[in-house]
Amino acid sequence: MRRGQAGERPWVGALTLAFALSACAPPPAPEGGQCLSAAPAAVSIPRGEGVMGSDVAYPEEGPARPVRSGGFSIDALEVSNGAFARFVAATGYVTDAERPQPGFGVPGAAVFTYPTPENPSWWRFVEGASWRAPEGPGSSLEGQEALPVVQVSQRDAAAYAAWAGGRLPTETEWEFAARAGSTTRYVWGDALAPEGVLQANTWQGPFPVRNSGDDGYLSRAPGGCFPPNGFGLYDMIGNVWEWTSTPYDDPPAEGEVRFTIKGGSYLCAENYCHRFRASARQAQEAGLPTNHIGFRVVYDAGQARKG
Ligand SMILES: [Ca+2]
Repeated sequence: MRRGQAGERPWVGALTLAFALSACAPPPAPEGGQCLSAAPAAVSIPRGEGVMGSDVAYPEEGPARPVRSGGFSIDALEVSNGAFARFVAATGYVTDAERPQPGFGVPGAAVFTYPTPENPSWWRFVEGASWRAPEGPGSSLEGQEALPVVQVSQRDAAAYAAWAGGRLPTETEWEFAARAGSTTRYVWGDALAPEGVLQANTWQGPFPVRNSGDDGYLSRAPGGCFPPNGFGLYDMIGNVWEWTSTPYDDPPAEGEVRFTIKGGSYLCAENYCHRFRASARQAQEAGLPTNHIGFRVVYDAGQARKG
């Protein structure tokens, strides 16, 4: 992977290309714009059979094939800023974005920025961006304890998961949990917005130039503001992409290990990155934090959730 120079400037080369290619019956659904007031516990996913992948979506999602999974528990919500702060306070952990970045020589991370005629790239390396300041200097976590943590690398996410008593999900586990037995286009049905109600935090309008925010959120939303899936899991689709422990199956472009991320994010739109579906998948460099990728934790039988 080629990285550019420090400062707020476009991230070039393979990184830009990687981004360019990217881009609930159980617990009651939050109503009237209400979000959950307290994080629910991890949810037990029963063993069973299901389908993984798709033959009618992006080519990398195929083929559709039968799988067996379940027998684990998984966080009902994406890991929040508040939870990650407790992890850092307890361990002194320093994330990858807080260390000098290869190719840049300074700490920082990738931040989505609306493109301009002068600067058409919508991903830029921003010095000083980290989980503590997701959009870079001047941003903070004040009042954002319930929002999903971002600007974490796959290593950061795995470290949190181990501290919490679990691990990152495999892609199969993640997709099995996200589908919750559904066989429809979206996990909630075949319509993107049943009866006009959007079911996940995505992007409305032409990406990347205009986001109407019709779902109520122009950026990340607090966990649990949209209806849960059939297993009672919130925000599996949209809000932020989620790290898995599964290496992406295509060879790395320039040597850096890539892992599969799932679920799409608040930056996925109908005209671009139509990936707010359970089978959608994308490769992400393991050491590359961005402000649209987070994660959640799974726990094997006998593991107790901590943190
Ligand atoms: Ca949105």
